Amino acid sequence: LEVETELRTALVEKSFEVYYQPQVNLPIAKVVGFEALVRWKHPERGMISPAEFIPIAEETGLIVELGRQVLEQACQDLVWLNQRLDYRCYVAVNLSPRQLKDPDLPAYLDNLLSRYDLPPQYLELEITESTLMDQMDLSLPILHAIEQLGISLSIDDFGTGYSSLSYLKQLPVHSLKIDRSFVRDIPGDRDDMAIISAVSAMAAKLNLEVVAEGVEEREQLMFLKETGCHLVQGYYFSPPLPRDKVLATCERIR
Ligand code: G
Ligand code: G
Ligand code: MN
Ligand code: NA
Repeated sequence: LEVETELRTALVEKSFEVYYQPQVNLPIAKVVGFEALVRWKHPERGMISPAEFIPIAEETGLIVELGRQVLEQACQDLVWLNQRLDYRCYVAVNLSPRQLKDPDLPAYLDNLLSRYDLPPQYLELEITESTLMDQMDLSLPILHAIEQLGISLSIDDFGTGYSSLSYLKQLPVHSLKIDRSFVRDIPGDRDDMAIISAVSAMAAKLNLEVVAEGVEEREQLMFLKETGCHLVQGYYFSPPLPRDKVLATCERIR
């Protein structure tokens, strides 16, 4: 309850920050987009991980307002970044179960894009595989409305949530993010490597992008490149960074 009160105060005072982790396209060796990851700078306790407060925001319903603040900041920062790059990047924002049950979400997103004069292909929404499977009935019409706006959908933590491939076919999905548990033990774990190869091949045939998360080692990177998983995210290239530090990272990587 105390955390709930503090979260409410933080929302009013706008004390959340958004960090950005680059996604690198391996064949062209370039940062092509960023995942937005919220941070709470608590006045006494310092940085608090979203793993701690997102579940509470979700339970209390405060996530809808928090999610909008994140989307707002992410669009604003993307416009700022794209004005300073000589090419265009996208931003991927995580959506929680409650946000995906909000029938006002598509209209909100439509309005958001026009306020920032942002073409929809520069915004991607990440939804975990388990969220999708848990509330398909409620989310499907909302997801289709989002698709109509031209916004891309990405399935987060892919491989951990028992999604059926027939569902995948029905959904307006643009990319799959391979959960970092499959990347962690490369090159030691042959099974993980076989799974990543298979998912990459399937994604290619279904015309889906595939992103590997949690890439930390050069050997992991080499394997992913070889197996056709062309987009990667992880500490190997960069941790999540505040907006002002992202540009230097884009310069360093290319
Ligand atoms: O950045 P970090 O690894 O600490 O994030 C921990 C978890 O919090 C991740 O699972 C991530 O998806 C989630 N998360 C981070 N930012 C957001 C956000 O803006 N909205 C939602 N719903 N989840 C987020
Ligand atoms: O939305 P998702 O659950 O995928 O959130 C990504 C989380 O993974 C964030 O908390 C981010 O800080 C974390 N992360 C990003 N890159 C790496 C990495 O290379 N290794 C590990 N262990 N965690 C990472
Ligand atoms: Mn994510
Ligand atoms: Na993930």
